[in-house]
Amino acid sequence: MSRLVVISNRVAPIREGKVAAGGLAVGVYDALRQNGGIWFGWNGEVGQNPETACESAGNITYVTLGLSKPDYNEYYRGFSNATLWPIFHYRIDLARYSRAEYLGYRRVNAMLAEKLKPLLRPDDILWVHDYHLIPFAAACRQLGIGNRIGFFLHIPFPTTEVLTTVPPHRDLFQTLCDYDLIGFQTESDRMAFQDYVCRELDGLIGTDGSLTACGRNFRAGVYPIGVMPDEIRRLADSYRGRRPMIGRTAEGKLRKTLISVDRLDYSKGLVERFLAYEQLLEHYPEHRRNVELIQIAPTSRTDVKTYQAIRKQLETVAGHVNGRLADLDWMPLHYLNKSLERRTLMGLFRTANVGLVTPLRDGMNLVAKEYVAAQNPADPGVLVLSRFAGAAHELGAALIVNPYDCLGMAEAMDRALRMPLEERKERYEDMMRALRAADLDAWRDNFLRDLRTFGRHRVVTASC
Ligand code: ADQ
Repeated sequence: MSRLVVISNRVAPIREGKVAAGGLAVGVYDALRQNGGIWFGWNGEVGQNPETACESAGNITYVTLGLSKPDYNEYYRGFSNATLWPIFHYRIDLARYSRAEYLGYRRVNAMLAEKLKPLLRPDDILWVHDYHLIPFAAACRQLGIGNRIGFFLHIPFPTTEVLTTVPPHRDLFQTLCDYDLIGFQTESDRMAFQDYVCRELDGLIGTDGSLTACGRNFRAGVYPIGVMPDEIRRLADSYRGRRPMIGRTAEGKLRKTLISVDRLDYSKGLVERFLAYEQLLEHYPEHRRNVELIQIAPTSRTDVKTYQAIRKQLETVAGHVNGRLADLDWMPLHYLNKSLERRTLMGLFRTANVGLVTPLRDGMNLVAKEYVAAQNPADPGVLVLSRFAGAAHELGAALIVNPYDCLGMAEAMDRALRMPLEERKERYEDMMRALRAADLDAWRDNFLRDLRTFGRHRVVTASC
């Protein structure tokens, strides 16, 4: 079987099979272990010459390189995280555009393709991940690399009206046509992409479902990323840490807990969630002193301005909720900027009565799936899930909410806290069926099967 070469923005070599977080890293690591191959990308260091370093572990070779300060500022901090990330999450108001940053983004993609080229064999299959690397295949084609190349977008693909706010949108998004297969989390994302291709790139849909645009013929498909439910259940079962002091009264009596876990990002809807929780305590006073919300939100992208602003805003709102409602023996909201070990996290999911996953926009949201998989089947908790998370397409048995409707979210929290065991079990079983039908193995296997099966990308006419 041909070798797999994975290209992702950030690569952290995995030693002795110890994968830190879920999702992408686990899925990709397993795929590489099965076939052997290369994992290529940025090592997370800034201010270095972009010289590649190799490190092998088993049949995986990690090839990583540092970024210079201007490359980091323009490619990563600038165009990727201050232009594409907000726009793809429908936050045009938070996006900024600089032509210099866009050129830096294109320059880094071209540099990465050049660094990878000498390592490639003609029958290698390339799998590129996420919005940092949209023009990577085009940069490869320019260097004469004719290998099969697939792209998976982890975040939402917005509608054409939103996408066209990216000033160089045609110049950038036409480069997606250089991939053989483009994978999305949901059918809505795939349809938005198809709409963009047809309306902005004069693309055509073939009778075989393929797309033709910019002189290329290629495919787009839906591959929802999943979790490994049995592995998560085992971790939750094996968690022997003490149940945290959170969720207990001074006499040791248990209080009901709601849990939320997100990277600290404005797309995750944390402010709206805190305000909805305040409404819960205001409109349903019987929950006062009887519930606690645990919000775990490790900081991310701390050198991007909008992330500094959302952090400040959250601290204010958390302080406001606690200041207004807390008592000497009850803290309604626990807000922690911490990363936790995976086993601890799964243990916390197991003990929480409600999983609160209410992003304003999210490609998938693995936390929603992890929360469900970590439950005790005999006494499962309830998932409250935003309709704007990709996961809502599969987990229709959750209590689906609109995160812009503060009171509606408070009502759903109240319903979740009171839900009878029979209903909780029915919903849980329904969601577990969905998790098993589209687990992490299925995500990876289906994408790679299609990438191997569908024809090599074809140049049909001169490009646009
Ligand atoms: P993220 O935006 O990072 O991912 P998510 O899907 O929720 O969001 O994945 C986060 C992962 O990190 C989960 O496995 C979670 O358990 C873990 N994690 C979060 N907080 C943690 C903490 N405090 N301590 C330890 N672990 C923590 C992007 C897209 C998503 C998409 C994924 C995968 O934005 O929409 O679901 O990629 O495709």
